[in-house]
Amino acid sequence: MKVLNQLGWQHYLSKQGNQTDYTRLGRVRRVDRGEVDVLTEEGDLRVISDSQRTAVGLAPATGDWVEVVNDPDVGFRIETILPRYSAIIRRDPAEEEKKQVLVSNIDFVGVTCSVDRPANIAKIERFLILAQDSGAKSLLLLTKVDQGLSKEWDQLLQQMKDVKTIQTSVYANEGIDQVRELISSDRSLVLLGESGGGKSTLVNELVGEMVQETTEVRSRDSKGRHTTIARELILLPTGGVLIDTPGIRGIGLWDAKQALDQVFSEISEFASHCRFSDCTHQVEPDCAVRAAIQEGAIDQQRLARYLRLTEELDEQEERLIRQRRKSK
Ligand SMILES: Nc1nc2c(ncn2[C@@H]2O[C@H](COP(=O)(O)OP(=O)(O)OP(=O)(O)O)[C@@H](O)[C@H]2O)c(=O)[nH]1
Ligand SMILES: [Mg+2]
Repeated sequence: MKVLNQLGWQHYLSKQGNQTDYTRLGRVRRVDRGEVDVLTEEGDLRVISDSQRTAVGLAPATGDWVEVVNDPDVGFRIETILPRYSAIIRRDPAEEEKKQVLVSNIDFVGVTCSVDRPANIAKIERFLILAQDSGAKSLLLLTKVDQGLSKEWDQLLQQMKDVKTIQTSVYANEGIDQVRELISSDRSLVLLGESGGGKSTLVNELVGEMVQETTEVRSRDSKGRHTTIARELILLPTGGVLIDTPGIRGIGLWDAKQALDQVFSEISEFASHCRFSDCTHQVEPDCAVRAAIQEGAIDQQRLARYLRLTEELDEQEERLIRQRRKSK
């Protein structure tokens, strides 16, 4: 069980309770169309899989714990996907109103932002909602802090002081041990963020060798070049699991109302004192949120961002209901 335990099997059991015996257990390292790399005690297995073939009718995701069986037709195939204790779920960008599991069984979501790019609080809040919704702990991972923090970044950090933040620089060897420490006891951390943010560079630094390809950002605007093209699970020699992901610009949220209220907890707390439970905080009488704005207890711009996200999630819910009705 050496490899499986390094991949977090004991930790998985502690989260999910005792499991029955499985023929051949493994953890999904990478998913390509119809084929999956699974890390097992016997090494890295190339396994055929699609949602039709698994017993539960699910498509496997990077990070999944799976049971692999022999199949006379295809060699190996995934028989079972074990229940996920956490998962990052976004709105499938390719299809209308469908969700997509990006990664699973993660303990930490590192929202990775490089400080050589403009500080964009709305974008970070969106990523934090996604992270919160996953069931894992979220943190803000700032990269390239050797470049210095602009006034905007300082202000952003001030506004986000309740969010756990690690400031890192691979070049100046800053914050790397903090990240290592976070996952040292077989925990899993996924790095999410824009292309060129330094995710793969951080992975290489933590592993101690070049396992992931990296590319310089565009000098004009520090934009990345979409170097990483697949979600990939990487075992650290010092313990712990990292999942590197391709850079994403924006992300569609999926059914994340509760996570929205948690990330904007100061607003949802006041909202629970409004006279009307469906108060939009715009025109209704006895609105506790507007009163809090008057008193300076809620930031006006943050409320505007909260309302935009609420509207987006409401619209998504309505589209989903319409789609379900149509398909009946
Ligand atoms: N100054 C500085 N540059 C860094 C640091 N870490 C990474 N970089 C540079 O940032 C560039 C992009 O890094 P990558 O690791 O490829 O970024 P990524 O987030 O994996 O990008 P995608 O795979 O496209 O999503 C590379 O040229 C790195 O050398 C750092 O700590 N300081
Ligand atoms: Mg990369």
